[in-house]
Amino acid sequence: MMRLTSWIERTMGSVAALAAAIIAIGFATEAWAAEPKPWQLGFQEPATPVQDRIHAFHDELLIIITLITLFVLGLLVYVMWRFHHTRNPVPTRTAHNAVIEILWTVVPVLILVIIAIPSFKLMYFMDRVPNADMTIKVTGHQWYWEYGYPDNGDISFNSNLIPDDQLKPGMRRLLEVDNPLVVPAKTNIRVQVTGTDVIHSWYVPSFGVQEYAVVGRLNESWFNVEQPGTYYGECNQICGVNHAFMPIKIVAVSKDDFQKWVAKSKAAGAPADIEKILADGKAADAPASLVATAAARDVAAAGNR
Ligand SMILES: [Cu+2]
Repeated sequence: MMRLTSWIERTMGSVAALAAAIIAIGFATEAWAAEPKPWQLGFQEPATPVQDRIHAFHDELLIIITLITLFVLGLLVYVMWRFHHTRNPVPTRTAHNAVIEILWTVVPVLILVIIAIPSFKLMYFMDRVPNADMTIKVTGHQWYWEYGYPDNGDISFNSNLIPDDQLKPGMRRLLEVDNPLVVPAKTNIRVQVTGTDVIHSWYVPSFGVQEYAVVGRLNESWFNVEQPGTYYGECNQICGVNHAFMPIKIVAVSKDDFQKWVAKSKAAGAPADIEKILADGKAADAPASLVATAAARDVAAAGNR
């Protein structure tokens, strides 16, 4: 008996340690996840009001489904115990019970209606933004994305995957592109999605945007990125052999930096390097000594090339 008790204690100890480890891994990840993470459970951190609401709705559903599952499990366990042949040797021959049949039809319908109301509200909220500040046109091609800014000088460019052999340290494999989509943060952005060959799907998990790119159709969605940062997504409609190689990278910047990027891109006739604009902005804000250090490092880096 003693041995059994200590075995249980040890086992419980290991279970607790494992649970603690899992929780620690969960919390150790960065607060601002805009990309998939190793061992990720659940959604990426929401970056837009739409994804905030999807997250909240998901959590509500999780509570409802957990309660239903526990209720059904409880009924099953009770029936197995109560009507076991040792306790209930002569089975009843009941075939119908009007009350219970109405209940098990009406109650699930009510639950579905309760779920449908917030679900429809969310769908309409996601569908379109009535007061968009700007529009971005996304075109799916086999196998890359094309981005257009119809109300910012009609800039447009292609966004191609950076292949494995050209990745620089810190770049994310299969997620990094040559020209990211640059957008201003805290702005209502209408996205219009279309295609030129087969069906693609423009999917950015942390934005809660997933829109089919269909030839001859213009699908619409919107997002408002709450924080500047880098966000990743992927085509999520099987579109041919290179389906896995047309990722989406979005760099959300301040409105000022976005205007700088628009001006530079317009002047150059090609998308400007947003990382460079951000670095220049930081250098301008930094104390002179830091700027000098950064400049020296750039010179050294250039020398190494
Ligand atoms: Cu695709």
